Amino acid sequence: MLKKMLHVNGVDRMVICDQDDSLANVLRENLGITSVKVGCGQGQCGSCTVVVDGKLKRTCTLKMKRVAENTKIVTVEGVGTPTCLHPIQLAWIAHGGAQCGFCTPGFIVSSYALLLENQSPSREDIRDWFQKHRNACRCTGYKPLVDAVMDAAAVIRGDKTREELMKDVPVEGRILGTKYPRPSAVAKVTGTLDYGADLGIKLPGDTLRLALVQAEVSHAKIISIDTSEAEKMDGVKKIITHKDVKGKNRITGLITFPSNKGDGWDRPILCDEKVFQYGDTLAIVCADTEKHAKAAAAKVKVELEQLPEYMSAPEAMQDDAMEIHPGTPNIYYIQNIAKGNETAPIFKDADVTIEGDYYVGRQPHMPIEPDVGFAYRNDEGKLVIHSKSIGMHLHAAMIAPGLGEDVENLVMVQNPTGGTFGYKFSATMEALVGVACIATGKPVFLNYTWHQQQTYTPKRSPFFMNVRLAADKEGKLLGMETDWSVDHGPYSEFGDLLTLRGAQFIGAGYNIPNIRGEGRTVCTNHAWGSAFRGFGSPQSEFASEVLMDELAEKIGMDPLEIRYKNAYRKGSTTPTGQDPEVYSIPDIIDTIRPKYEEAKKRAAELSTPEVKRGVGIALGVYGSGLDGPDTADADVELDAQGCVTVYTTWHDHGQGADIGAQTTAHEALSPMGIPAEKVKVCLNDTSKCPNGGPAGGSRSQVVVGRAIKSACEALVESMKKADGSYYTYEEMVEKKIPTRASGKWTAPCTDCDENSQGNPFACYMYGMFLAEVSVELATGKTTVDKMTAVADIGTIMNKLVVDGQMYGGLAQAIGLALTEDYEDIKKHSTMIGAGLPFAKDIPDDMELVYIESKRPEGPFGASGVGELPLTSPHAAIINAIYNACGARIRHLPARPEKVLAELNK
Ligand code: MCN
Ligand code: FES
Ligand code: FES
Repeated sequence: MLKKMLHVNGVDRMVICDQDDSLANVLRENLGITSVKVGCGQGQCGSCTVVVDGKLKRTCTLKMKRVAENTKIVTVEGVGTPTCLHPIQLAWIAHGGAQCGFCTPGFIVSSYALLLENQSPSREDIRDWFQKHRNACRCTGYKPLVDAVMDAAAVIRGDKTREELMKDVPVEGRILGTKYPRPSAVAKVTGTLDYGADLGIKLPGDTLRLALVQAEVSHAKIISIDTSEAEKMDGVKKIITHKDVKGKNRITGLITFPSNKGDGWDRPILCDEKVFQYGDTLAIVCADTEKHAKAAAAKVKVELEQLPEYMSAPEAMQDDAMEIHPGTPNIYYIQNIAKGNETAPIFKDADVTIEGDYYVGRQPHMPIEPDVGFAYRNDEGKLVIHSKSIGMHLHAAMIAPGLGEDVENLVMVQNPTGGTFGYKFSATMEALVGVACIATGKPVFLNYTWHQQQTYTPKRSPFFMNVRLAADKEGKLLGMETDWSVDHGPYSEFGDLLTLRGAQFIGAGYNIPNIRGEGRTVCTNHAWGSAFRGFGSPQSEFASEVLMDELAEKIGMDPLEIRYKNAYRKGSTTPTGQDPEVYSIPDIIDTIRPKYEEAKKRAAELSTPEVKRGVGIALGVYGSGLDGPDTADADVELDAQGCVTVYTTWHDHGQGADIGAQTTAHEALSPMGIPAEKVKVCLNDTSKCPNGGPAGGSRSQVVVGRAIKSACEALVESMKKADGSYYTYEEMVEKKIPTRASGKWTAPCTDCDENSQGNPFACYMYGMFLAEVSVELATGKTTVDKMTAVADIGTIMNKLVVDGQMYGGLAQAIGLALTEDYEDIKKHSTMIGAGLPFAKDIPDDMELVYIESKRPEGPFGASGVGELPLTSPHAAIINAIYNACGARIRHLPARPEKVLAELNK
């Protein structure tokens, strides 16, 4: 142990710690400064950045023995506070720089250090600085952060006032469509918002800390698990194996379709007979400290008999492959599509046919915050589970039978969450902390390392696709044939639904009268598949959007014009035979056309013999909702202060559930003239909120939004007096009029049938993406120079949020196109190894244009937005690479060696 004095944010603080403790942990745990976030824990993400003796340091890898006595430290608390915000913090709010906000304290401290050195940085200086100091953000696409630093510098120099900085924030009246900041913005920019790991530190002293014993192979039979030596280790209270699980010890995948050959009970909470994938949990150690728990976990002896590992769909589909779940075939679900007439005669007679094989891989979500959660019994005896869940009611139903707990006895709470991008549509650690709490009777806390986040949370499911198109010689599409295999890992949850997405979105955006195809869900031993922003559309549309370019080339048409010719217009139907709710794709294309022509000119002018420039486009479409009659409930309540609070589950990944709920309610309550600050939100605690449903499928603004709107309308109606004025709270109470009103909305939709025909979504999102790239011929390295998006997401509810969604999604699409992968479990287990884009990997030049076609079913005309920017921009990039240099990439990511190999062909 050592004792040290540190000078933190202007005052001397004494700490007593181990010499090998990291400064991050000492600041967090000894001094309670939880603004210092631990993301990667490996010096790669910058979320733990503080100023140490005038220099920026990543503190997760800085050991206390290397921190000198009286070292001066500045954390975000030393930069500004909620009642005295620094210009950087204000600028972060003005530009929507904090989405999930997990990276925010690190970025603000980093920007503070930059502006101490240089008060007039250029945009490139700022990008270089973030790159050099490894400040990683997964939500914002970096551009808003550069905007914020530029503005903060202007305020510091005196070139701009704080008022000018906030000029776009309305102080009264409507907030719909404005840049009104989210309610959580101040807490996020000041580091005062407690995320799961921060709450974990602040839990009662008798909370047990958990560590997992995990498999390091991908497929094995379990011979024995010996905990005897581990049980004798310091601080160990209990070691839990499958034998201690009270319930079925399975998480149910809630099978969606009856023809699924599995029963959905395939995922063990704690493995009993088999290991199905790397990272599967075999035992949980519960101890007094995390260090003790981890030390004991390393002593649990596991004897395994290795089985053949099927690490991709084609491997698991081989005739001689063993059944991964005995009794269920590895191909456990088939999804057909049949629209219009048989396609074989059409292909025979068509002027032009074309075919391609495509692969979109196991993109990792890579939130900066690793998975975290805890559980305890409340005073009513209910089991309360806190996590990053974005589907709490869903997860309660999935885990209750496995735990052996009545679902009514479970309370689920979502902690402030540092990004999920869809992986938390799956239950991850909820059942583990639940089991541990039940078995020990104590509060328990579990925090994954980032390695565990990457290797033991679900991933995007790879699609292996073959698509064929038939057209006449003018480029009019006549028919499509499709075949796709979905590698969904070992656990079936949502795998059939994901496979349906292939039918719904291969070829989406175009009027294709005749379609035949078959998709299949395949069980493998790689990472289990989950939702990931776009859920099936980035895979599906990659195939059809690249093939559309190939078709255009074969016919001799411009890629934009072939899309224009076939775009949905009145009389067109989607691949599922649905009438689109609006027909804005031709307008979108007309809007992007001049930009596309300019981009082509720029590429021709700037190409050199060494570095070729190219331009590519792709059309993106995705549904806002869960299939069929998607439903949400919401309540609103008037209180004595004249505030109205919205109660529902609009789960917050970081996208802005709070501002979405507030804006929707504020607009719906507008007849009463209530100021925005009096509209409050209480979201994401199942003991307090009616079920709004999960935050997947970009559904919340539409579906939860409609429920909120209807609750608000009911409240307004009940508050209305005969003379048109409104009762006060006191008058309502006196007259015994309920002060709480409920709202519900169900989408007027139908599920798809066995041929994938139906009207699954009430609202869709549409967009076209234009990529401009440079390809270095000697190395194959691609740089994205500019992205342009023209999007129709209906009415924009909040401009800051919508822009932020678009920039962040585009950044993830660039990652998907060029670098991101989780195929090699070892190599891809770190942020850098898995290809997470940093500031300089994302162009500063991103242009967004909106066409706001009001949606008949959307609240105030809004559709969703979250997933649109990750539907197909990666296809635009791949098309641009081909346009630049003739290398046609059909298998993502387009890492330099792949482009080079194509160039050399
Ligand atoms: N919005 C708006 N105007 C519209 C549509 C939406 O202002 N016309 C706002 C909404 O109020 C909401 C946000 O945009 O704050 C996204 O709304 P919506 O598209 O309805 O999506 P959800 O709220 O259901 O969010 C989920 C969606 C999905 S499915 C993933 S995955 C995702 C995403 O949003 N993961 C994210 N965005 C993310 N953003 C961040 N920062 N982190 C994630 O993990
Ligand atoms: Fe320290 Fe990532 S760099 S947590
Ligand atoms: Fe940067 Fe979420 S806001 S990681």
